[in-house]
Amino acid sequence: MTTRTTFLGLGAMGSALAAAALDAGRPSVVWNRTPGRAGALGERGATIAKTVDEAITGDGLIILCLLDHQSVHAVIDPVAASLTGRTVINLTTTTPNQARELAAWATEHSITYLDGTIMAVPEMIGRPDAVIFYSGAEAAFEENRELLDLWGQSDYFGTDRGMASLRDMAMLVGMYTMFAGFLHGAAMVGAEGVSAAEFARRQTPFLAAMTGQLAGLAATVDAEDYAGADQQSLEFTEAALASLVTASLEAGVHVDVLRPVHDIVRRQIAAGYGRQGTARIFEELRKSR
Ligand code: FVH
Repeated sequence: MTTRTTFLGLGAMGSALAAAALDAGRPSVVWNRTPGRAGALGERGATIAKTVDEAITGDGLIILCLLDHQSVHAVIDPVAASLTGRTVINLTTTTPNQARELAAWATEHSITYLDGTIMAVPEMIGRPDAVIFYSGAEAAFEENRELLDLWGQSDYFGTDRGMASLRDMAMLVGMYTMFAGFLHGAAMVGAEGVSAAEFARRQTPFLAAMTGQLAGLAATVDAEDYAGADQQSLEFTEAALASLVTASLEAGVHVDVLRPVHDIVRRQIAAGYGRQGTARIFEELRKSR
């Protein structure tokens, strides 16, 4: 293989992606805004470019892994003319509309654009549990599968450039609210002298088991059938949440995480759905569409 792959952005994730490519024998050129972050990649055989212009010389694939949407524009806008006819895969986290905006920008400059979102931390890159979502130019996805599959499982979601990011953002909502819920619980037990470490040991398998409920909730939502007798009712859930709020306040723990969930359930009950399933939370949330 002679064509070089260019990596722009050598933070924790960009470095992990480039390292995996180098370890697989792919000639790579790397660039980072702040010099000095490419040393380890140089030792693995990377060519270290001093400027973006130098990094994108040639006709190889260009991988972007930068902080955010603004930093992507800061890096690629000045070299737009040199990117014409090239393929860019952007693995920077953006919102769906930011991904679509970047794709439109790419089209304006005759650049092939594939958007990607990484569902993994840097240490996972190259392992089978690392998953990367892609959307955008299908040919770019197929032609570069050998490289993409080095990083983990590659899932393609069609030509709408926003669809990988949409899934990423939605999955991160689950992750961040889970983290906040865990920390709320840790604060409750912490108020009585139980360590967060002990709590984590108990919470981890419990949450893992509870993820088994997600498919059932999804089936209810997709069928829009909240009246099934086997569903946990909103009234039952409201009583449970009321106890959690009380216990939290008694432990001196803020209910800023919990209160909105309780309020959502109460609004659905006030609307007359108390005997229906708790998955109706979905209906309350999508009201703001
Ligand atoms: N790290 C993680 O766990 C995750 C997991 C899932 C997805 N992400 C996303 O990947 C993108 C990069 O993340 P990262 O971990 O590599 O981030 P940093 O280590 O903070 O590196 C950021 C790089 O971006 C460069 N940069 C920032 N602003 C600019 C700019 N205006 N112009 C040029 N480059 C810029 C920064 O350069 P420097 O500060 O070293 O000069 C780093 O190379 C990100 O979207 C995550 O959400 C990671």
